[in-house]
Amino acid sequence: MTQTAIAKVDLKNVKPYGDTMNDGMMELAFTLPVPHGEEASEAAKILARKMGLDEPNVVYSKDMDSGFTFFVVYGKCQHTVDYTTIKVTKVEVDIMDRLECAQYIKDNIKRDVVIVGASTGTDAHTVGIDAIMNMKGFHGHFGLERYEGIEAINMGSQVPNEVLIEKAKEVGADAILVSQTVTQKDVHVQNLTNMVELLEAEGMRDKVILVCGGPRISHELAQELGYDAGFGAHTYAEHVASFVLTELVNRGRA
Ligand code: B12
Repeated sequence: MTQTAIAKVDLKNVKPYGDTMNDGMMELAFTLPVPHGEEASEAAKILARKMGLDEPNVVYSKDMDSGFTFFVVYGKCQHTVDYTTIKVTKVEVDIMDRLECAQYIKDNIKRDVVIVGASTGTDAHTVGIDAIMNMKGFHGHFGLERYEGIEAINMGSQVPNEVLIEKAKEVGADAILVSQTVTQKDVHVQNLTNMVELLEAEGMRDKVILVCGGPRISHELAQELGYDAGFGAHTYAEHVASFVLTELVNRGRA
């Protein structure tokens, strides 16, 4: 994309970009429960028009075998977004890399920081919590186990909230990390809420930094549910470490 094209962006009326500014071109992929054929393609175009796409064009369709058809549709979006008014609730902290975190601990906390984490409830997904906690980390970003001055205890998946809390008590955790991947029927909301309720019942909620994360977790949702912070996709250990360490110092727990 050229600088000229970038310069022409009207941030009050942002539209999808195809190959010229404001052409509104976008692509949709979806399946309709109708047999493959011309009627099916027409149905896909009618639907795309109803969704606000001008000149919809079915560029790909595939028979899905039993009365279902998959489509890729291109069209021109009629709508715009005022980008200048957008406000997102997100974790506001200066991100320190692994070595800066180690130095911050030496300078400001002067003891090991203990962090326990797990993928809790019935959730069997471990890759997310491993990405944050395990030594090898994720995408070239080492996990918390690799951080000097942090004792990271990863309990794995399908860990009942009560067990994670017991571990936190046993090791005197400064922070508890909760990973939730499955969100079907809002199971994550129920489980995350239960965690807060149990911590409150134990009189521990104010004594620990409580953080949740997962592909469909936002900081906003986390705060609504009573967590100190929430992290979504593209999170690395340094984001979590920076938040926990800064928060510990801010709370005078160093
Ligand atoms: C691998 C995988 C599995 C593996 C998990 C293996 C393992 N050891 O973890 C297996 C095959 C076991 C599995 C099982 C199931 N899965 Co699955 N699985 C996936 C898959 C393909 C990848 C997930 C993954 O590893 N992502 C990579 C990691 C690195 O990304 P991440 O989790 O988002 O983590 C990052 C952030 O979110 C964040 N983060 C995550 N946790 C935390 C925690 C903290 C504290 C912080 C700060 C940050 C943080 O940091 C991480 C790094 O940036 C996804 C689809 C997809 N492509 O995403 C489906 C998916 C997650 N699975 C899904 C489902 C439905 C299931 C099953 C329920 C299927 C079934 N009916 O049996 C079961 C789960 C059963 C159960 N009891 O939980 C759905 C979830 C839908 C939903 N929204 O609820 C998905 C999206 C697939 C789909 N499109 O339907 N699954």
